[in-house]
Amino acid sequence: MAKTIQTIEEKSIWEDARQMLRRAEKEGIETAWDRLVQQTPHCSFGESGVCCRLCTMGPCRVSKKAPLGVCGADADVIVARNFGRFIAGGSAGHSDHGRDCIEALHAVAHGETDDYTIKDEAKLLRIAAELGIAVDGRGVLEVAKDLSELFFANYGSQLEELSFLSRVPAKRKAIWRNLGITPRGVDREIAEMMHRTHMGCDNDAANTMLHSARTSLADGWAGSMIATEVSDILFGTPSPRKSLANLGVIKKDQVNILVHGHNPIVSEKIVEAVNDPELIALAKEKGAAGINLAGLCCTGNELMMRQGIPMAGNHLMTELAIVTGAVELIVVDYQCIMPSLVTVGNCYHTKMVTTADKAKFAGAEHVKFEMDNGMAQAKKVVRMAIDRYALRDQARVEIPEGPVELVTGFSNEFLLEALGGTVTPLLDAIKAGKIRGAVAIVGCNNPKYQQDFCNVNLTRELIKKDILVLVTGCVTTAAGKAGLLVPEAIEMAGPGLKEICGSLGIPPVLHMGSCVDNARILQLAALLADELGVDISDLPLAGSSPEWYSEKAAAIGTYCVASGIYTHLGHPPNITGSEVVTNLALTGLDELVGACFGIEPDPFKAAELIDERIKLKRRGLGLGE
Ligand code: SF4
Ligand code: MSK
Repeated sequence: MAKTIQTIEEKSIWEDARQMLRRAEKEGIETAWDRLVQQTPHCSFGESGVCCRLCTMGPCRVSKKAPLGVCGADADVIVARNFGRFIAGGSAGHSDHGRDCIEALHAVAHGETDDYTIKDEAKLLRIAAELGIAVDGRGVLEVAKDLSELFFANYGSQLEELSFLSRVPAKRKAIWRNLGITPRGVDREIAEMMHRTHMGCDNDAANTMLHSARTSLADGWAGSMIATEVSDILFGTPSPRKSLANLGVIKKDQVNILVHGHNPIVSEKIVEAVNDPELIALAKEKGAAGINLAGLCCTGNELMMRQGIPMAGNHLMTELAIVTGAVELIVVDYQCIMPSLVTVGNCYHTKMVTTADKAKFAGAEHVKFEMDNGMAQAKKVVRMAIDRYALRDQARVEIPEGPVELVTGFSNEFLLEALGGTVTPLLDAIKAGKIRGAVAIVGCNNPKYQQDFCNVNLTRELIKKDILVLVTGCVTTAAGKAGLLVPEAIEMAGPGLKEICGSLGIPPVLHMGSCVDNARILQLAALLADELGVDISDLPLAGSSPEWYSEKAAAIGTYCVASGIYTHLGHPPNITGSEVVTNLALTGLDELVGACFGIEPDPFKAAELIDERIKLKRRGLGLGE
C-alpha cells in the first residue's frame, strides 16, 4: 500500500484516470484522493479496531494505559465485535440485493408486472428441480411462484437447511456442523450478529469470530447465490461476448448515461429505454447523434456480462467519469456509490438520479423504481438525460481515447458446456499440471493504493505461473484495461495455461460477474471438490482481494475462507489491535476450517504466497508441483 501518494502518476496506473485527475486538479474538483489526504493520518484506534462506540458509557478506546472499556471489554472483545458488525454489514448488502431480485421474480410469477419477464426459463426449471420443486407438467409461472417462496424462506429461520447447502460438499458441511457454523436464515445470522455484539452478550472473541464466519456463509451460499441465480433467470444467463472498457467508451456526440451500483433490476430497464426508437429520435432532435449507455462498478459488470454494455470504469473512476464533462446523467441503485458524485456532477451539467428508497442521495433527483413501473421510469430517466444534453458545455468536454477490447460472460453454465458438460477436463488439466490451480481475484479500488497496480500485477504474475484467474467486481475493469480479458492474453500466460485456454479459445483470465457473482466461483469450487471426492480446502484454489475497501469485500473474503479457500488481502481489516483475532484470521482458522487469510500489499510477493499455497494443495492431492 502506498504510504504517501502525492503525484498524479502515483494515484493510478491508467492514462485515462491520470488525464482526468489532471483536469480535476486544473478545475479545482476534489476527488477521493484529495479527501484521503485530508483524512490522513487515520485514527490509530479505529484502524486497529480498538475503538468501541456500542454504548453511551463510552465511547471507549483501549490502550496499554487503559486496557478495558468502561464495561470491562478488552481489546479482543472490542475488535471481534467491530469485525462481526463489519461482516454483518457486508452480508446484509449482498443479501438484501438478493431479496430485491426475489421480489422481482415473485412479482413476475404472480402477474404483478409487465416490465419484467423470465428470460431463462430453462434455468428456472433446472434450479427449481435442483431444489426439489416439482416441475414436470407445470407452467413456468407456477414453478416461479414456488421458487420465489422457497428463496424468501432462506431469509427467515424456518428452513431446516438453506437451499443451496445442497451444493456444499459433504466434508465441508461436516466441518461447519462440528463448529456450529452451518448457516441458518440469512436475516437470522445478521440479526444474531447485531444481538451478540450488543453490550453484555458475546464476550468471547473467538466465539464472535465464528459467528462472523457463519454470517458470511449465509451471504455466500444464500444471499449472494440467490441474487446471482435469480438475476440469470430474469435477465438471462451470461455467455461470452465482446465489450469495451475505459473512459473512452463515453461518446462526445451522444447523450451519455452511466449506470452505477449493483442490482440489474433498474439498469436492465435503462438498456431497453436507450434502445427505444422514439427516445433515440428525441435525442437526435436535440442535436445528439444518439444515446450511449455505459456502466460503472458492479451494475456495469451485470450489464456487461449479459448485454455487452461497455464499462466506463471501476470504483475510483466514478468521479473521474463525470470530469469528462460529457456525462448527462448517472442513474444509480445501491452500494459503492460515492456521495461525492452529486457534488462533482454539480461542477458540470451531470444529473444524478437515485432509484431505490433505501439509497437516496441529498441533491440527487429520486425516480423510484418499482416492479410495475420499471419501464416507464426508465424512459423518464432517459428523457431527463436527453434534456440535459443542451446544457452540456462542449468546450469543457475531454474524453480519454482508446477503449480496450475484452471478452466477458463466463458463467458456470457456459464453462460446463465448453468443457463438454462436466468439470472433468478442467480437473484433468489441473492433475496434469497444465493448469496448476485457480485464483479468484475480486473486489475494489482503494485510494490508499496506486489504482489497480496490485489488481493488475497480481493477475499477470499468477497467469505466468499457469494459474487460471477468475475475476469479478472492480478487478474486472482493471484486468480488462490491461488487455488480460481477451483470448490473445494467453501470450502472457505460462505454457500450460496457454495451451488449455488456447485450445478452448478463452482468455487466461475469465470474467465471472459482479460482487454477488462470487457465488458462481463457490459453486464451481464445490463441483470440482465433489468430482474429486475431496473437500474444497483440498483443492489448489485461492481467493484474493488486493485493493479491497468495503464491508462486502470483507464478507466475501470471510465466506471464501470459511468455505475452505485460502484468501489473500492487500491489507488487513481493522483487527490488528487484537492478537487473538489477528492470529485466528492468519493461522488459527486454518486448523478450524482448512483455510485462513494471508496479508501482503506487494502483488509480486502475494503471487509467491499464493503459489506456495497452490503447491501445498497440489502436494496434498499427490499431484506434481
Ligand atoms: Fe465502552 Fe463497553 Fe460501551 Fe463499548 S460497550 S462503548 S467498551 S462501555
Ligand atoms: S462494486 S464492493 S468497489 S468490487 Fe461491487 Fe467494486 Fe468493491 Fe464495490
